Order: sequence, then structure tokens, then C-alpha cells
Amino acid sequence: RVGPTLPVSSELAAGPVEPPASTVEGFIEAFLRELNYGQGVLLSRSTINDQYLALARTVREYLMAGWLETGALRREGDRKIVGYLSAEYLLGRQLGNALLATNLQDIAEEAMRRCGIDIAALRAQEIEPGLGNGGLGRLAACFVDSLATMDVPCIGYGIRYEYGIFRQTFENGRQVEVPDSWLALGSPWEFPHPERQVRVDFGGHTEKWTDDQGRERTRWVPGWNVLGIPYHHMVPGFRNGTVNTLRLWSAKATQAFDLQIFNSGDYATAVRAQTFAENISKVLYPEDSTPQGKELRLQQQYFFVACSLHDFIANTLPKDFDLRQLPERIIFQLNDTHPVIAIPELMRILVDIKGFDWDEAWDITRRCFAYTCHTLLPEALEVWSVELLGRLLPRHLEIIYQINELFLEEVRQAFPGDEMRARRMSIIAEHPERSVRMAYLATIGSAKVNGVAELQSQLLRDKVLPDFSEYEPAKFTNVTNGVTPRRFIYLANRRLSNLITDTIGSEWVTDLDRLRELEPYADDAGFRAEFAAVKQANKERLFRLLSVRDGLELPQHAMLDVLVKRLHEYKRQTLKLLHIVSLYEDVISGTVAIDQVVPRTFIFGAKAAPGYHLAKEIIFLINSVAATINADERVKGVLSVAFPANYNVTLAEKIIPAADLSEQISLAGKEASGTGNMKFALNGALTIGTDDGANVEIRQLVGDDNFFLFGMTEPEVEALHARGYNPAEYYESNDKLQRTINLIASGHFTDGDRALSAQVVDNLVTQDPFMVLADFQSYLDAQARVDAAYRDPERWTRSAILNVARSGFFSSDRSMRDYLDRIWLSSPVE
Ligand code: NBY
Repeated sequence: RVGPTLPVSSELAAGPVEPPASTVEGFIEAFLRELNYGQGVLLSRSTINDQYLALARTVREYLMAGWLETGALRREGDRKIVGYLSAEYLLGRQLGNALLATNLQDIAEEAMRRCGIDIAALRAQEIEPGLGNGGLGRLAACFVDSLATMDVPCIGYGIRYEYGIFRQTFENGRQVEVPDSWLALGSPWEFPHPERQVRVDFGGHTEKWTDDQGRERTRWVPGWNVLGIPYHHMVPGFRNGTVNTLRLWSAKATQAFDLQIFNSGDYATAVRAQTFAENISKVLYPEDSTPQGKELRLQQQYFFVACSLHDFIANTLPKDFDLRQLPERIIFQLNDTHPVIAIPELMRILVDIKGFDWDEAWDITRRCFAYTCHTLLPEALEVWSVELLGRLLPRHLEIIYQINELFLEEVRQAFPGDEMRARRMSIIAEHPERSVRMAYLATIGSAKVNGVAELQSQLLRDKVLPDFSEYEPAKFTNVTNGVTPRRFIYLANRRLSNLITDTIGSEWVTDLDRLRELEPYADDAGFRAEFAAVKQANKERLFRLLSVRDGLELPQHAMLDVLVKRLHEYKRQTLKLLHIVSLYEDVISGTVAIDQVVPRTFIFGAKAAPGYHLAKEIIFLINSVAATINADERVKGVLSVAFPANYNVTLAEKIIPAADLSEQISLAGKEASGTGNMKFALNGALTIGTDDGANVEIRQLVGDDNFFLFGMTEPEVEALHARGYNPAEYYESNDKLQRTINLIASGHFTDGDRALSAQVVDNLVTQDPFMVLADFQSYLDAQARVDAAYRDPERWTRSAILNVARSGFFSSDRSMRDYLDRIWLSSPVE
């Protein structure tokens, strides 16, 4: 690097680093240069993929100077940096966001038009990087967007999975998973830096040794290693010149292959080690709640965490940095427990390598980490068997034992004689097998612990980590999730964005509370008409897409009732299904005349973890019900069910702006927050929801009149559980519920084959762990209120507008401010 003491700008070369002129002509010139000299083709010979790559690289050029400058400021400044550690980033397509950030949409569109290219076809060419499962991964993507927009220096660390979340297809209504080879045609958004490789060790054993001051030390003698290659991605702020970095690690074998074996002719054996090493970043685990405790998964976690800590200490900090100052320079935010092995890793670096005393190292470490918990389900809390951890990371296991021993000593001092408490708080669980509770390690090793919505944070304190919150109450806090308005309003809903901007100006994009200024317009009939027209246009756009994409033909004028999220029993897709079947049963049994039914189109989107059997049965049942209802002339045009395959960020951006009704129907006390719920409200859908996760806060803000609440509260759920829940009682005593379930059980939706619906039905009637039957009647009653409200379009639109106007709180910019104030204790760059 030339002239490190010169101001950053003088290090930037004139010419290629300077962005091309922000004119149509300048854009065309840069585009053709990329096409000809980057891609090596003439426009007349270029494929859509050539054009897409060239367009992406052109937009990239406009971000490059800002990126270099942001990086230099980060390294040379002395501000605290956020190191976001996340095993998942569910980014969504990049081209649109880059055009938005650079304000080049119109210029690029016109430039492409003049080149004879339809920019929409190029946008469609991009395969979204699906490096995440659901809410947790998408939250990480929203957070890095907000930090860049707020000029907060941040490095997002993660894994460059070669295969992201599987592509879902349906065969005869059953989910079939197809590998997501998102890199097959090349990604123009990543910058590989093989020269910045990091070595990561595994296995082996530890040894004691004595240093020259006579201190007893430990060293790790590893058994094998791999290389981590960083791939950098730009994270552009919204038109502010800041471009932060996402650094994703890819695993590579240390030695390409064993030449001796290779020469002897045994090619397969020669490359085995390579295949083994490179498996580490091969594929994203598709479980979204239940960790599987698989060895490869622990390898992934340690792999990316070890690379990231090393990278930060060796490459981001100045060479002579005094590590006692580390907490002043970095806060590592742990996105759930997946990166928690970073805590013993930092201890190992400080104690074993840098020679710190244990106590000093522990003091530093605890101030460098903060932990976010995203769940309330006990089965979702990660544990690693001591056997596995000790085999893969023997030194880390020793460190964890040491942390635990010292911690329990403190606890015993604070609560003398309370041995049960010490046992409950131990990082090491003894049953069913000896294992490490990662959430406990995270809590003990972090400066702060937060939940992701008010209710969950409360339950986290009271139910999940009660001993810890009693021991260190000040450590616990809440930061309610948020979503980025750039992607989920501005990009996804251009029509609504334009209407908002025409009405209150454009400040809302980076200051979402300004949406409040829309409130008075809810009573303006002219504005309501425009708002309703936007919704209708978004519906039509969605229907065109679903017609081409999935061969679905949907009625143009029906309430669009949407349930999109991962398939999980606690999210209760079956409750929605029961509602649909009950409406249908009402009609075919002659109980309700068809002209009394409010026309509704139900949309589902959901992937099931490949090993989650019951979830896959539920998918099959939804598809079966959809096929039957859609083919039944008696309800044609009134009840329709659509389940487009492969719900992902790209599809969400089309579905959410079109929705009238947002279904957020998890059993109270189970959904940590939800973020889809926020996206829908911000796009003018009304919510039917339980008192769960962030629904609670949405309802408080939009008001009871503009939200359809139903179901038990969390304490009621607990009480019913304590009394002993028997779903059969509800089935026996509710005639409508009985008719609904009987119709499903009869094989009506499965060509007469009762066996095909039996697993879902039996589970509901005999187990029903998430109390679907207990909430059924309340849900139906709320749906009746929805129908009544929808019959009055003016009232409905008024409520929809108020949902938009009052949901500004759910911007991820606000979440980031909360993290800055309550956890990171740091502020944006001036
Ligand atoms: O995190 C979700 C919560 O369910 C949702 O309520 C919340 O809004 C969101 C953001 O805070 N959790 C989630 O998405 N979890 C996962 O995706 C996930 C992924 C992997 C594993 C566990 C959970 N795993 O153990 O491998």
C-alpha cells in the first residue's frame, strides 16, 4: 500500500477508481467496457448472463471509491467497529439494491433500453444468495444494510456456502429439494482474496509447557487444518457514500493433494483430504430451529469464527495494537449461539498465544462480545457433546471447563449452600449426555444478552435464563427486531414509495418515523383511492408473476390472505388450513350460500427442513387442499389457494406488497419476534395475529381497531398446559371443528385416500403440541371480523394506511440505534 500517512483520497487512483459519469452516456460507456473488456464479448453476441454480469460490474464501479474509502477509515480511525458474527446472511438479490443505493435506477434502465436490452430480464437473471434459512439470516442482512446507511463501521463475518438454502420444488404435492447452485453462472458481487488466506486448526491434543518467566502455559498441537479464503461483498449505505464489507469465508484444503499417492496412481485417495476440507463451506444446514449437533456444523462454526477473529486482530487492527484496548475497538455481536465458540477462541488467542493472564484475558473477552437469542423453544438451544467438542477442539473444551469452574465458584460465593443453583447454571449439562450448553457460555461470556422483541426478552429472563438474569440483571436487555425500508418498501413496493414520497417527501427512507405524517391522509378519500389503487396494481403484478412462474391463474378481485414463513408446527400453518377447509365445508355442505362468502385468495409460502417429516406432510396436505378447492366449480372465483414453490426473498418482495391480510398465528410464547409481520404492516396489510413476538408491539402501535387479535395469551397457554391439554375435548365439543377435521380425514382432499392425511390429523387430535384446536374457535371468530371489515373497503383502506403510518418503529435503523445505545455503547460516525 502506497503512502499510508496520506489522506485516503490521495491513495485513490484517478481514472478507474473514480466512478463513471452518472449520465446515461457515461453508464453506457462503462457498461460496454465491462461487456467488451471484462466479459470479452460484443453486445451483438452477448447472452443475457453476459449482460447481467456486465451491468452488475458497472454498478459496482460506482460503489468502488466509497468502499475503498470506508475500509481505510475503518482501519485508520479509532472508532469502535461492529463485528457482526452470523452463520447466515439471507441477502436477496443484489442488483436492485445496488442500483437503489447509487440512485442509478433510471439511468441504468434508459442505458439498457438504448442498448436494446430490457433491464427486467437482467434483474431476473440474478440468483439470490440464499445463505440463510429464514428470519435470523434475513435479520442479519437488514442489520448490515442499516449500519451502512447510518455510517456505522461494521464488518459482517460469515460463511460463503457454495450451496445455500435448497431450492424447493413440488412433485405430486410433495416437497423435493434441489441443490441451490447459486454460483454456477458466476457472482459479480464477490471479491475473492486468496492471498489473505487464514489457516484454521482442528483436532489433535494439548500440551503443557513452561515459558521463560516460569509460568505454566498450554499449547494446542492440532491434528489437521484447512484454509479460509475470504470473499468480500459490498454493503452499500443508502446514497451516503459509505460501503461496508461483508467478509464470507470459503474453506480450501491446505495441500491440494498428496503428490506421492497421486503419482502412484490412486487419484481418488490423493484428493480425499481436499474434498474433506472443502466440505466445510459446501452447504448451508437447512434446519431453521432444531440444531442437529452434527460434526460438520461445529466445524463450520469454528471455521468462520476462527478466520474472523484472526482477520480482525491481524488485518484490521494496526500492527502494534495493544490488545488490552480491544473492547474499545470492537464489539462482536453473536447472532444466536452459532458463533459462540468465538468466546473460548478469543481466550485461547489471548492466553495461549499472546501470553495474557487468565483474569485479564477474561476481562477483555467478556467486554468484546454481546449475545442475541432468537428463540424460546427449548429444543432450539444449541448443545454440543463434550465428546465431539473435545475431539474437534480439545483446547477450547479445556477453556470452557475453566470458564465454567471459575464462574460456578462466583455463583457459589453469591449463593452459599445453593448447590442446586450452581448445577442448574453449569455450562456443562450431564444428561442425557455430557454436553456444552452454548447459550449459557454465550451469556456468561458476553457483556450483554438481548432478546428480539419485548415479550421474548421478558420470557428469556423469566423462563429460559432465569438464574442468569437473577444473577446479573443488568446484563439483560431487549432490542426489538426491524426490517430495512430500503429493500422492503422502496425496492419491493415502488408504487407505494412514490405515493408516500409525493405525499410527505422522501425523508422517510432513512427516517421511518416520518411515516407518521401519513396519518391524517387516512381520512382523505382521494388518498385512500390512490392507496387502494397501489394495492390493486401490486396484486396484478403478483398474479402475472405467479401465472408465468407457477402456472397459477388467480382471480383479480379477492382479499389476498397470506401466510409465508418457514414451515414449523409452532407457526401453525395447519390452523390456517383448518380455516380454509371450514369455509369450503360451509359452502359444499350448504351451510353457507356462496354469495355470502367474502372472496379470498390464500397464499402459502414455506420450506420445510428436509428431515422434518411432519412439516413435509403438512406441505403435502396444503397442496392437496389447494388442488381440490381450486378445481371445485362450487367455489370457483371465491375461494382459491396458491402455494408457489420456493418461497425466498425474491418472491417475498413480490408477495408482501400485494397482501391484504398478514397471518401471524404462532402459538403465544413461541415466536421470538417475527419480521415478516413488520414487512406486511409496512406495506399496508392488516394483521390477524396472536399475542406473540413482535405482534404485541405491532398491535400496540397500530391500535386494536386496525389489528385482528385472537387466541390465548402466553400465561393462558401456560395455564392450559399445566392443567393438562387434551385436544380431543375441543374436537368433541366444537361441531364446526369436527366437520372440518372430518372432511380432511375422510380423504376428500387426497383422492379418497385417508392414509394420506392421517398423520397430520392424528397429530392434531391426539397430541397437538402447539394447541391449534384450542385456538381454532377464536381464530374463526377473528376471521369473521376480518370479513366484516373487508366488506367495507373504505374502512379497510383507512386501517391499512394507519398500519403503514404507525409502523415506522419497525425500521432496522431503529433496531441499530437501540443496539448502539444499549449494547455497543457507540454512535454513528459524524
Ligand atoms: O429469528 C428467527 C425467529 O424464529 C424469529 O421469531 C425472529 O424474528 C428471527 C429474527 O430474530 N429464528 C430463526 O430464523 N432461526 C434460524 O433460522 C435458525 C437457523 C439455524 C439453526 C437454528 C435456528 N440451527 O440451529 O442450525
